[in-house]
Amino acid sequence: MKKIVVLVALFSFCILNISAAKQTPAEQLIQRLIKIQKKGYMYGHQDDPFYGITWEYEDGRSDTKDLVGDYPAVMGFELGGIEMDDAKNLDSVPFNRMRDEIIAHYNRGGIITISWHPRNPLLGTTAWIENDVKAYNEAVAALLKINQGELAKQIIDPKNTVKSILPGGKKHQYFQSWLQKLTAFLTSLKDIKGNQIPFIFRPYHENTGSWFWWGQDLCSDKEYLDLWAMTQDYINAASVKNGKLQDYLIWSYSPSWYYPSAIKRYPGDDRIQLLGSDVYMWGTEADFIKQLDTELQNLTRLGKEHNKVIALTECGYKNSPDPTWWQRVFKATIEKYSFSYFLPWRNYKEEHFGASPDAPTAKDFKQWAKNKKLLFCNDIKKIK
Ligand code: BMA
Repeated sequence: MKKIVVLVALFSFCILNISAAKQTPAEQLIQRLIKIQKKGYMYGHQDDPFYGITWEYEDGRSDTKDLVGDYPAVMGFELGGIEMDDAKNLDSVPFNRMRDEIIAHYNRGGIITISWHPRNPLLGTTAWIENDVKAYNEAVAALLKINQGELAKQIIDPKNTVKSILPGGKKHQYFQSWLQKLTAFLTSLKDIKGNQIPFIFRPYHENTGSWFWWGQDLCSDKEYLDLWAMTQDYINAASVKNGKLQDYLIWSYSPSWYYPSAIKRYPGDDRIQLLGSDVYMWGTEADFIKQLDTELQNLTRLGKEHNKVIALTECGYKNSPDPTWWQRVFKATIEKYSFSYFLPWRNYKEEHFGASPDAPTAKDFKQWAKNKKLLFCNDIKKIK
């Protein structure tokens, strides 16, 4: 009898180990996020190792570390510009330096998330489209006023951007070359043994607004979904040392708010592993609290329904002049919920969102950081 028990135990141990070994690094990262979430929520920060409110490019420096003694658990990086072969991204961060910092953060046990604001492939302008739409509308109106309807038709409509890069579109091949350059950078993120580093990828975000060329009023639901699928299938198929890039990626779908349009553009459970939301305080405090609360309610419910990890993939109050904001407004709203991380946007001189000794919110955040539920890099590095 004893022998049988031992054999059964040994057998289950092997099975468990085999199934653990079968997990891809991306699946392991999801399991890790779930484990970490049991302890609290992670602090993330965009561009943390490159610059802060009062400094730029000092090795090892971080506004977060300067304030709380540790790096953020999650670091956000931005690839806008990689598609043009630029040496620096749209915020002047050199891509080579970015690669080094991604590897360094991975080595210290941190988690990486990457966004991409590619330029406009049809117009040659930036990812931000509001000025293009305005210029187009004005030009068309001016031509119509002088009865030049035919001429007006020749002006490129910014709303055709997504359509132009889908199969059959006149910029399709051109955009494929962008995907190729993007993928080349992503597959260059390797550890010292040459193994691909896993990360969260969050393209085409805030798609329920209309400020990016992939936004709500700029393409149809189908076009957005086709764009996502085309991009994802291209990137996933890239070869890396032990398989395909797909095995190392967590795809994050991050609209600005969830109802009703975000659901229509949800790429699907087989394509998405993380449901995020980008929530900023741009207006009144009361509006923000309501929005943040609603977003977290929606994310919590959708996360359960779709069995996905949830996070506040961007957030913050630009240059918060209110020294009590972090705890009184933000913490008080989020602490009713359980989610993976929140990521304030970058701290750059006149535009800062995250924790920093140089921000008016410094004292308040430092006090909050003592709370065991707020997790930084050292709090998560041993949770594998
Ligand atoms: C925006 C601002 C810009 C920046 C862009 C991409 O929210 O921070 O200054 O260029 O994100 O990081």
